[in-house]
Amino acid sequence: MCQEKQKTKGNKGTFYITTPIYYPSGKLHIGHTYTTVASDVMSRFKREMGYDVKFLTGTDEHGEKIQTTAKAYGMEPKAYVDQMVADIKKIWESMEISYDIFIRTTDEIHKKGVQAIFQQLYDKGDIYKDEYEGWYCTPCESFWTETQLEEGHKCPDCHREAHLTREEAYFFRLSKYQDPLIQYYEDHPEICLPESRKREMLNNFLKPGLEDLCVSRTSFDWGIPVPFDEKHVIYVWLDALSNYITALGYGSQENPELYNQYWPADVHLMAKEIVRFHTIIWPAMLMALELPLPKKVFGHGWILFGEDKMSKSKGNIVYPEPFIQRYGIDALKYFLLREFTFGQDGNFTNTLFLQRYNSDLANDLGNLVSRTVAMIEQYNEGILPAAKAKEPVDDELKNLAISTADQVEALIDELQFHEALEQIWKIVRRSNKYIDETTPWILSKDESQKDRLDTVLNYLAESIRIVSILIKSFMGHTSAEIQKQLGLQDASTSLTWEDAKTFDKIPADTKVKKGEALFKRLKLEQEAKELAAANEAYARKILKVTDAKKEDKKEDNKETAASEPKEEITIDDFAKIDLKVAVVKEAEKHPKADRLLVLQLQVGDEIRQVVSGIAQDYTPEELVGKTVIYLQNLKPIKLRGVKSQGMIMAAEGDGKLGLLTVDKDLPDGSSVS
Ligand code: ME8
Repeated sequence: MCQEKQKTKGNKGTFYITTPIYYPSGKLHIGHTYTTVASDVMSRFKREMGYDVKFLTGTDEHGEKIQTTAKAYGMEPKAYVDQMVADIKKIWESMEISYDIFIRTTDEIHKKGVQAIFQQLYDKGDIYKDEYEGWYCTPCESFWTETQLEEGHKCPDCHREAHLTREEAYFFRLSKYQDPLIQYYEDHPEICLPESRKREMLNNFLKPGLEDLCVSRTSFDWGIPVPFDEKHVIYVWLDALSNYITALGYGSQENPELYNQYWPADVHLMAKEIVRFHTIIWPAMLMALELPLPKKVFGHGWILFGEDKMSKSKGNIVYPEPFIQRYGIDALKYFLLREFTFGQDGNFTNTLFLQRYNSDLANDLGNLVSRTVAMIEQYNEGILPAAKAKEPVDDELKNLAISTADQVEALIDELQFHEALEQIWKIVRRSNKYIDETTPWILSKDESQKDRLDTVLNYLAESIRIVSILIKSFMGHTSAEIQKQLGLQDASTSLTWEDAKTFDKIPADTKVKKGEALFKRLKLEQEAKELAAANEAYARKILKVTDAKKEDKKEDNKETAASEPKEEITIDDFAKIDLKVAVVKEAEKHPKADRLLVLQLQVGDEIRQVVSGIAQDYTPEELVGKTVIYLQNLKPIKLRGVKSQGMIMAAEGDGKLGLLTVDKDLPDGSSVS
């Protein structure tokens, strides 16, 4: 748990909400933030409404993809995921995500739970052993049949190459649950939302027929072993989906209290690409386990960047950190949930963010609060006056303000966050219009209008107070700051959702207190440039850290590879290698890596630059003038930012390194064969 919890007020029963458990195979971006922020708002809102909430998030740490990624960094998978998970927790902490449980699939409680689930399904006859031959997409950890693949054997989800695999495997009898699932969809329409996704699941997957699902792998070992057959690891999706109940103690405890209390989940939240796993495989698993199914599975849309889904592999990533640093978490949360219709795809651009920031936050809300507080200070010595002389326009504002809470409640229940915020902003905009209509600055000039002026100021303060309650789950800091400026900081702990349904809640003689602008107005053009630069600098920093780790690994690999026997090659293979005699003309230390030297080699008429990992064995001075053997046709790469055209040959033994040379005086550029 990374944040102080809101107090549970009263008890309306339990509410269990989950995000997907994210792959720690790269740094999380705005897309992951979107689902987690939505779940956080829902959790805070339900706590506010008096529910006993459990909010689960976590990480999906097993599988071929993670194992391969860890290897690329030269790390053991567990050490690799440990550092990634620490970073993920840091992001959630900086965003004040109020999760209750963070499950890691490497947690003992989870491993034990998954093995118990596998065993239970096997004992029941719903898991059996056979041989799998088919296609596998490693990035998606998904099995596909030949007919499901796109042209060129590409995965229909991520459009990358799938590979053919053939291995002994365990299978889950998914086909057995086809009819029960179709029936369940009919009886429980909320099992897959929005409606369009449900139709897609029914028409594209369920009705055409389900095939049994391969649920174990033998070609790698980073996973939970099948309890009775340890050469198999459990398929990562069966492992991952189980987290929703293992996190509550299912399968690892005799009588799991949390499971009994919170399951079935009220909402599983995710984006559309993994709805299939959650509305077909997961319910079928639960049916087989004879457990209740989740009440609601909601697949929101993708945040797109240009035409594409933001994704690590495409490199078109926007990270939340620069936005948080520059504009605060409330602004980012507001933008994500207000801009994109929850359920549909939406395009992320900095311009959209900055425009919304200026129009909705700085102009509409920020201005309303600062104008109102300033007027109360100026016209009534900072004391909030009581309402006295009313006019019809007052009722219009009041009726709108006090009727919004019920609408917002219903909209959040339906996960229509964008619409809930729009309803709240109707009060904000109506209040600004009310100021223009009632012209307090004119009223203030006429002593006989004092009662009228008092009423206007009072109604404005009451409306703003209501807004501060309604936005609390979305924007906690802004809500608290508004209440502080209204002089309600003591009342703020006791202001409840019900208080958003009435006026006359501000105690007599409350003293307002002008504070900082809630959201400073931005100069759009200048800000757009700075934001773009900040995003780019941040993305570069992430890339640099990643590349540096991988390059270190490449250097390590060179050393270990040297001692391993290699596969046989032909003379033709050897002929592809273009080795030359070369002379070191210059040598210096690499500016960014202690183990590397940058050499300038004379090779015939040409000078070639090579970065070599020999700094522990040679000083730059002793290399100058040496004759070496140079591999000329190796593809050039950058090592820590410095171009390297080929490599020089060295032998290694007894922890020492010796450079290859020739035993006669031959001119540089001579061929080696
Ligand atoms: O799929 N737009 O993990 P994952 C909107 N481990 N949401 C996005 C997004 C985008 N561009 N990119 C990511 C996995 N997301 C599995 C889940 S659950 C038992 C196992 C969010 O790290 C969205 O919620 O690939 C999406 O479903 C999830 O991150 C995928 O996260």
